[in-house]
Amino acid sequence: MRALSSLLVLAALPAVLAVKREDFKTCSQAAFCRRGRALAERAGQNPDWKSPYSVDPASISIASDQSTLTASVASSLYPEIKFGLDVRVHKDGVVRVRMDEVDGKGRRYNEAASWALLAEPETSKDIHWTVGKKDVKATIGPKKDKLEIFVSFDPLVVKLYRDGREEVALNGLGLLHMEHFRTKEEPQPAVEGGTEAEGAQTVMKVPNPRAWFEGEEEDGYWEETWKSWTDSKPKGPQSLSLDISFPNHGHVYGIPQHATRLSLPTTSGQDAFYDDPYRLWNSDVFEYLSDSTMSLYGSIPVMYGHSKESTVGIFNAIASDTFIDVAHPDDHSSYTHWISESGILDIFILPGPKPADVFKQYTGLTGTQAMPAHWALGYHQCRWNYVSSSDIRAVQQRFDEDDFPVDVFWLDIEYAEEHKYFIWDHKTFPDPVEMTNDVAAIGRKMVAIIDPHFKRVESYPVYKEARDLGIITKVKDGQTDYEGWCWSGSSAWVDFFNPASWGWWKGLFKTVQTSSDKFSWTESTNDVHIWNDMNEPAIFNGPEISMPRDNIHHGGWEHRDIHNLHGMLYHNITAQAVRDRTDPPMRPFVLTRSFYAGSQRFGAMWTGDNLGTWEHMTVGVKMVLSLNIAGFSFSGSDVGGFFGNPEPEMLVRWYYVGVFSPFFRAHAHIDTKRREPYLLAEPYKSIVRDALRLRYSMLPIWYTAFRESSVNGMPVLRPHFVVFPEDEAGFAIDDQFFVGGSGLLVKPVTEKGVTEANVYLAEEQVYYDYFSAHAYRGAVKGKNITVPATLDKVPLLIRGGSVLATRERPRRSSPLMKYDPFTLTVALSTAGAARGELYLDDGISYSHEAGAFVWREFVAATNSKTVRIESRDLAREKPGEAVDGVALATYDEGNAFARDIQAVRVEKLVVLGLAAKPSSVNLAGGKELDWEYTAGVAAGASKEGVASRLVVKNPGATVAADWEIIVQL
Ligand code: NBV
Repeated sequence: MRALSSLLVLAALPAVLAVKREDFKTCSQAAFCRRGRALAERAGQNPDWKSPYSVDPASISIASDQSTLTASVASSLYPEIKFGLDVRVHKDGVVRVRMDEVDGKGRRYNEAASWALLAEPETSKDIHWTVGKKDVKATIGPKKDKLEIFVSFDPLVVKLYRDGREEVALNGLGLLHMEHFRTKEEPQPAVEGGTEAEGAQTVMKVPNPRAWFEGEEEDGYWEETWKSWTDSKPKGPQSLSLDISFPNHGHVYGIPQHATRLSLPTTSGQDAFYDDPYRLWNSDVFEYLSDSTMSLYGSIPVMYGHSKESTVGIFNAIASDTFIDVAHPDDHSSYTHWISESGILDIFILPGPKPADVFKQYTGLTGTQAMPAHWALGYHQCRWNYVSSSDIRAVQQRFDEDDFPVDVFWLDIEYAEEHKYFIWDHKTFPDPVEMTNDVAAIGRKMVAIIDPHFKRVESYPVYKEARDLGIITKVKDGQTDYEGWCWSGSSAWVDFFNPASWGWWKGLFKTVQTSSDKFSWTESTNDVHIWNDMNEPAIFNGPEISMPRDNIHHGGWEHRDIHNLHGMLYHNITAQAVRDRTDPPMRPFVLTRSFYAGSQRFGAMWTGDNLGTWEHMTVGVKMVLSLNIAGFSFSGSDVGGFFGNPEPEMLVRWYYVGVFSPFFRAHAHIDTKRREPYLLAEPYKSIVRDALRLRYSMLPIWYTAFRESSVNGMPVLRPHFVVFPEDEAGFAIDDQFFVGGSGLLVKPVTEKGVTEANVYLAEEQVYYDYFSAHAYRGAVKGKNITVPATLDKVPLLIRGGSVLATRERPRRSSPLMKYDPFTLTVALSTAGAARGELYLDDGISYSHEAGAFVWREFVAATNSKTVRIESRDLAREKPGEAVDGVALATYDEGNAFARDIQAVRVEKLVVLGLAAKPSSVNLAGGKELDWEYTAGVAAGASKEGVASRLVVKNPGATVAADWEIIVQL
């Protein structure tokens, strides 16, 4: 038996180096999706199509606090089956629409939202319901910004309007279909007197009154066989189809993870761009395609509709296999069709009306990006595998000798003896604690991989304890532990849906022994953080390289119901474990491959096994933008590409992509050649060193952007439509983006042989080249400019009106920069103004939540012949606002962190675009400062060319204090 399974594993192992499309289903290979698409096709062909679902007006009831409407829904096809609908309005105007079968023969999965949501949202009190004959209407919030929800009775349609404009419609096309639980009908006996074949024909001839809606055949209702796997479907059909339209929005974004553009191309309708719908079914797609709707490792079912008038969104809290068709019948509207295998209808409508509003609404539901440890924003060096502790030490030494900054060294699966995670292979890693301490000497960290497949051997305490606790995922009988194949051979998967697993799992990460009879990772230190891979889960001998859908989890739910949540639960509990291993807790770093809505609360993700090709580099940028707007800012792709041996030019360009990714890690497959940056020949080596130093100099900008994201949900990387929501020409742009609110505009080069690049400027504003200070000018209606993009240059512009805070001293790791001085670059706008923010805290603990942080604002203003540049305490300026959970009214500017960095200086102030040479530069109330001026183009002038530049060295200001510098022209 064992031998046979091994053979199967070998067959499934990645021997062929190209995606195996046939390992993953298309819509036409999944019965529920076939049924859903066929329904849409029948609807499209029938001009009289009308949804059979309707609300019983007599059943309507409004909760006494006004927040919720409940009603009974029935389908004219099955009048005896009852569905319950509830529509609830949240405090921030989000509308939650839920529908489930009532008293059915089975239970639909209804817990996806409870895993995804941060907390139960507060409901609105500012809502007014009007029940009419044909519909019920709710007016939400203040009259001036009129938001209305209409629930039409027959057919059931839910629509959101703003100022009389239709924003979102559910079931507007009549594709809602909640397949109710039914009893399997036994095949009809043959008709008497006829042959069996004739008999069967006779049965088929009986007109099926529901065929117009459900189709003639019971396609894959009770069992489905695909390749060598049979899915037993004990509950029968239970799929959910729903159309969601954005009738006044020409672009839709979201539903990561797919290797595609940011503005989602069509999958249905005339001239559809793709044949197959976008799929959300977390999968280990080996060597995935760089342009495809195939599902990848994670799923975030949030979608935004965007037009220059408004942005709206929906979050569909469903965790089963889901296919989504997208159509744009014209440039101004978008229609989408969501087909899921199981689960209740649980849709959150995000009313917008601007991108910042939908992000706030979405992250208000699912949580904002966890504030990372500061070091986690540095450079991560990974490879499958650094093979021994001496290998790690040697790599670190080369980084130091050649002056490349790096914060983290990673260990892939080969550190673990026989892939038994937590257990070091002592032949190669005889001294894991000493090795980690060597790495940690200058504040660096290590990350080690912990995969979720546990080798089924008695001698492996992790497996043995899990088995004895009865927390292993079961096969379809609900009793027997599931066994599958992965890196560790015959393996078991802990069911993290089972609360009994949580405390046990957290105990494993303690680096001091807490219980004599339980395993804990004492052969590790608190400087080791964690990497969760293969958590889709990836299983070599399972259907679509994952778990059988009829496997059983805690609560009796089938794997099909919870599949897309699986990776997030593992990530969630691992992040808790790493956080809580010390007292007081420290910010954990846990990287996940698989994710769902809400995963941003637990750490970082990367885009999986990309290829070292220009196409993958290009699409990686788009994928990271899509993840950023879907709440998951802490994301990045393997720099260099996981598979293959990138030529030096490609590697250099990829490093710049990484420098401008929130998560910046180089990684490579075990079969690739070593490609650490110190191995490059000149000039590539020096260019990569400069790239890494650029990243480190900008860590304050990244950290400030993450702080903002963790507070209000704004993405760290912001595509054009986010910054310029009314500029239609920028809605499809996904190859350039802004870093947080800093005003840095980046266009990484992802093509070979390029020396120039086009950058689109959306506004009439001056933009300065970051390196040369060349001033470019945008135009009211948008303008394309050409900028230098030789190999040593990433196109990087500063938007006029920004102040950047950087740290320019090259260091070997980011903790060494803690007390380094700052450079402030004031890039004046055409109007002679500028503003920027800087957020700092200790970078590792949670003391910022108790007010230990520094949050500054730098403001420049020109008044006739005087330019004043001021440093203000933003926390003090914004009383009543909350940052990191602290009401700023109670903020103490003398907090422990502020005191710790009180001597940190501004060592240089640079002002770009002054209109004339200054006559004096003073610190308010102080003496004349030393300054140097280079004449050049003024911010407000109309010509282009190198901007004028004032450099003030050592202005005598500290970064955390208030001051004012006065420049007299
Ligand atoms: O653990 C080995 C690799 C890892 O390096 C990679 O980053 C993951 O995406 N892992 C997948 C398993 C094997 C991939 C062929």
